[in-house]
Amino acid sequence: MVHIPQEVLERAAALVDQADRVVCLTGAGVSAESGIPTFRDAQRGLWSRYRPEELASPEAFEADPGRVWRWYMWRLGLVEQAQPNPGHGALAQLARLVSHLTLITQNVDSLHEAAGSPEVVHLHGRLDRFRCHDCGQPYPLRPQDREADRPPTCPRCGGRVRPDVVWFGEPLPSQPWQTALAAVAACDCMLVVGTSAMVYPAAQLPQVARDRGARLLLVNPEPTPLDTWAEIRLSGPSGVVLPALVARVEARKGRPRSSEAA
Ligand code: BV8
Ligand code: ZN
Repeated sequence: MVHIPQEVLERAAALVDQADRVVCLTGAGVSAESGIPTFRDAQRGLWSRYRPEELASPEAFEADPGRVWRWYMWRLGLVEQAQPNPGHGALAQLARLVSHLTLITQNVDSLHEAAGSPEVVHLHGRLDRFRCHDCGQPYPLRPQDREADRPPTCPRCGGRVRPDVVWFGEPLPSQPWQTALAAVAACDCMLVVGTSAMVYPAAQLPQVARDRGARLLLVNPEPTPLDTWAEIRLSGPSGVVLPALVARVEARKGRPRSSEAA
C-alpha cells in the first residue's frame, strides 16, 4: 500500500493549483502499470541479452534489420494489448482542471491519447506509425508484416521500412522539440512522471524549467538525478499517486470545468 503523507500531497496540489502554466513530462514509468515494461527492464526473456541502445539505433538496424524488426513487432504487440491506467486518466483529467497544460512524453505508446489527453507532444515518435528508413514515405503496416522475419520494403523506393520512433544517435523531430522547449521555458510548474531522466536531450527539459524558476514536482517510486532540483518528490507509482494528486487539485479548484466547456 502506497502512503503519501497528506501534507506533502496538499503542498504538491497547491503548487499545481496555483500555477498558471503547467507542463508534464512522462517516461516509461507512467505506462508500467499498464503492463508495458519500462525501457530499462524491457529486456526480459528473449530480449534480455540486448541493451535497448543495442536495438534502438540506426546501426543496429543496418547490422541486423530482422532482429530490430522482430523486437519492434514484439513491443507493438505489448502496446496494443495495453490499456491506459489511472495515471494516464488523471493526466487527462488534469487538462480539464488547469488552464494551460502541456503534456510531453518520451513514450512511443499512445496510452495518453487513449486516456483522453487532448494534445500529446511525442518527443521520440510513435510505435504505431511506420515509415521508410530511406525516403521517409509513411507506410501503413499490413497484418503479414507483423509475423515477418524482416522489415517490409518501401513501395516507393525499395528501402527498408522502420517504426516512426527516434533511435539513439538520431535527432528529435524539430516541431515537438521546439514545442516542448517553449512550454518548459514558459511554465511555472513542471510535473516529471515516471522517467529516469537519463536520456538526452529530453532530460534537459526539467533543467530548463528549473533554470526559469519553475517549481519541479516528481512522481517516481525511485530517486532520479532530478531529485536535487525538485521541490517535492511524490514517491510511489504514478497509477496511484497521480489520481490522488489530481483529486486534491480538483478539490482546491471546486468542481472542474465540464469536459464540454474545456
Ligand atoms: C540525440 C524511442 C543527437 C525508441 C528512445 C552520453 C551522455 C549524454 C547523452 C548521450 C551520450 N551518448 C549518447 C547520448 C545521446 C543519447 C542519450 O541520451 N543516450 C543515453 C543512453 C545516455 N540521446 C540520443 O541519442 C538522442 N538523440 O542525441 O541526437 C543528434 C543531434 C543532431 C543530429 C544528429 C544527432 C535520441 C534519444 C531518443 C532515443 N529513443 N525511445 C524506442 O522506444 O525504441 S529513448 C527511450 O529510453 C525512451 O523513449 C525514453 O526516453 C528512454 C527511457 O527513459 P524512461 O522513459 O525514463 O524509462 P526508464 O526505463 O529509463 O525509467 C523508468 C522510470 O520510471 C524509472 O525512473 C522508474 O523508477 C520509474 N517507474 C517505474 N515504475 C513506475 C515508475 N514511475 C512511476 N510509476 C511507476 N509505476
Ligand atoms: Zn522509401
